[in-house]
Amino acid sequence: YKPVSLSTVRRAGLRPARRAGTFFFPTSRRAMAVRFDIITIFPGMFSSVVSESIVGRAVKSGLVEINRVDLRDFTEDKHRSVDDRPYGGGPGMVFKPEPVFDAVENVLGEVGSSAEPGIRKIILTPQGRRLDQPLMRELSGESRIALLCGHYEGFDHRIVEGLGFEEVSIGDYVLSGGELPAMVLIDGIVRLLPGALGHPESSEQESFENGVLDFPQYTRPPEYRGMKVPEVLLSGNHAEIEQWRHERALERTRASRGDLLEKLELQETGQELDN
Ligand code: 9D3
Repeated sequence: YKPVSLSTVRRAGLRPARRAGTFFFPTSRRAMAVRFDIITIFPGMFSSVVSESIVGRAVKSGLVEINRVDLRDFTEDKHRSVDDRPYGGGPGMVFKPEPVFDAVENVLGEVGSSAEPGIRKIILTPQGRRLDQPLMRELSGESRIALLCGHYEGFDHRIVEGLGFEEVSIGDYVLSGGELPAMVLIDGIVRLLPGALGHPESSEQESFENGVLDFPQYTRPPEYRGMKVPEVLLSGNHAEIEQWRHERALERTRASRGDLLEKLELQETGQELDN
């Protein structure tokens, strides 16, 4: 790696490898730009995510670049069709290979070649690996992520096989397409980038990262409509507050997410997890 300026890194939409340590920056604020390329038939669906809240701020500050690509721009027929009926029959429509291959080649470079090393290629499908916080963490270390969103019943399997995309699902429920899952991914990744949140430590010490749910939080006033803030939180005794928060967090986790506690116990006894 050659040392380059932060502005060059930003302009190129690039980010130095985290482990390399050979880049140095003019400021102590390590800006790690991430570029997302989204291929979709509904680019407009992403407008709110791109302009509002934490992702919106990260885009405005140059920390994140979001390139939306309309799949229909890569169709050749006058109806701009991206889908067709499934071979073998059945309900619904299937994404055709030609526009998707052309879009991916145009956006990422020649497919299957060495033109796109370092690009994480994700296709959102209900069959994919279930998204969780460890995967979010892993993806937040990438500098370039391509997201391919489907709609209708799915993709011609040659798209999945031939383009080398990894399949990701956001959970076991049926949505109408991969756009909302892609936004979920972007939101979860961007908030983990150094510089995207106000408090650097806040993204680390939270539920799912330590395996239990959040403890209940309170702010002023100390009493509202007859409901009092627990006395211990007003006491100023930090050891007692920490103890109280720990107990409430475990209690909540046991009540609604016993599976998380089981995972934690397995980890503590050194047993292997199968997910
Ligand atoms: C599982 C349902 N499929 C069996 C007939 C049909 C189907 C319905 C809806 C296939 C794809 C879709 C659209 N969903 C996604 O593209 C999707 C998704 C989801 O529905 N749930 C959770 N994660 C994801 S990621 C992409």
